[in-house]
Amino acid sequence: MDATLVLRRGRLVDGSVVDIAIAQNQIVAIDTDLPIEAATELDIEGRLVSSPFVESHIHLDSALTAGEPRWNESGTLFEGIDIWRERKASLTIKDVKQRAISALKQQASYGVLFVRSHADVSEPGLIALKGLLAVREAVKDWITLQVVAFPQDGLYGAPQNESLMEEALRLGADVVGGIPHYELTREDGVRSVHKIFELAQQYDRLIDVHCDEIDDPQSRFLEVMAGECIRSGLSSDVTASHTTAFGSYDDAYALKLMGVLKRARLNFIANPLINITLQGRTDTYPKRRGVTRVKELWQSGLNVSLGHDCIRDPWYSLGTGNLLAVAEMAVHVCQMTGQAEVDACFDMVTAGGAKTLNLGEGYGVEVGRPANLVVLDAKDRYEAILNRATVRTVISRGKVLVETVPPVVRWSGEDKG
Ligand code: 17E
Ligand code: FE2
Repeated sequence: MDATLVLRRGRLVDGSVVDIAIAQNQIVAIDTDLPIEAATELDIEGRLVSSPFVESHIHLDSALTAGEPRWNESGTLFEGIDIWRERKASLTIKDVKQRAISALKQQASYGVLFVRSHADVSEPGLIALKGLLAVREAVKDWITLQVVAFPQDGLYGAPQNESLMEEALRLGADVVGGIPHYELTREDGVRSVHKIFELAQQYDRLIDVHCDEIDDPQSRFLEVMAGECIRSGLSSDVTASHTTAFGSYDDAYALKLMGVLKRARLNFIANPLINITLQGRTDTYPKRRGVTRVKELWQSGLNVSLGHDCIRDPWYSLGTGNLLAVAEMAVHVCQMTGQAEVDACFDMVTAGGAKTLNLGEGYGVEVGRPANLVVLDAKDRYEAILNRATVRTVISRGKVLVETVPPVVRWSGEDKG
């Protein structure tokens, strides 16, 4: 068998230590002591080899604009939307492309090779969308980008927004988005969810809705989405993002809802970095955490992934693109500190994200799958999160894309005993 690259002694997430042979852009063999030679061989020395990280939720159109034109002083979602409305008035395709590619390069350096980005389609020129569709094409040889047509100001927030959404789908957006809790009325919110499902079926697209991203326990659009899933038969194609109000529902309603969600089997995305800062802003004390019920969704066997949401934008002035920071925050905010729970948080930024993005056989460390892999400076998932481990090598489409050398710590002076 001809291989172009062999990784020796890599440790998979199940703990087994194996060699991995790659030919062109495919994994062709995985076994202990593979009798295969290749022009390039990398000794992994027992470090963790994982499928790449999957960024299931980010807004690349607004990335790297924090402070433009002003800083979000209240820290609320609503002030963020107002600031973005001011900033997006001066968007150009070049501006969107430059910032998005810069953010994607930073993400890839942390081992992220699959990204789902929202693109605001509630501005009349569809500049954010056109910019991100151009980026999707420009980067496809090294990173996979899915684009969500996301009506930030509401599908019914302005008369032209519904037709802008349809135009975005005709232009090639992969996913239909929405924001029912921000629509002008509860009825508009419900109507928007029905419309999103209708459009997804008409254009054969996935669905990813910003759903109930508010502390209001009366915001109940998740049940509308779940009902649509059950009636339409759609499940794995559908994602509810944020769902922070689920953290504010009383337990009686949450119990009923969880039963419906288990029938609906849609995907969930939590964004713990941003929602721990964005939510709870109207509370004094006790102050809510404002994150959805990640642990309970996971315990119910539902697919949960975790996203960054923002890299330095009007909603969140921090963010590096490193999904281990997101997983670490989930361990804290969602109290996922048990051994299996920490591993689950790692899975939520890898395999869970892949499931949300519907990557299917396009993802995974298995023979016959595309050769996308990361080598971490850790022996297992726990150590990766504990140390926010350096991603030493990122292999994309069968080739080394980025390498990072971990910092070296040197003590000086005499022996400290
Ligand atoms: N827009 C929105 O509605 N919610 C968010 N968390 C971000 C943008 C970042
Ligand atoms: Fe978002």
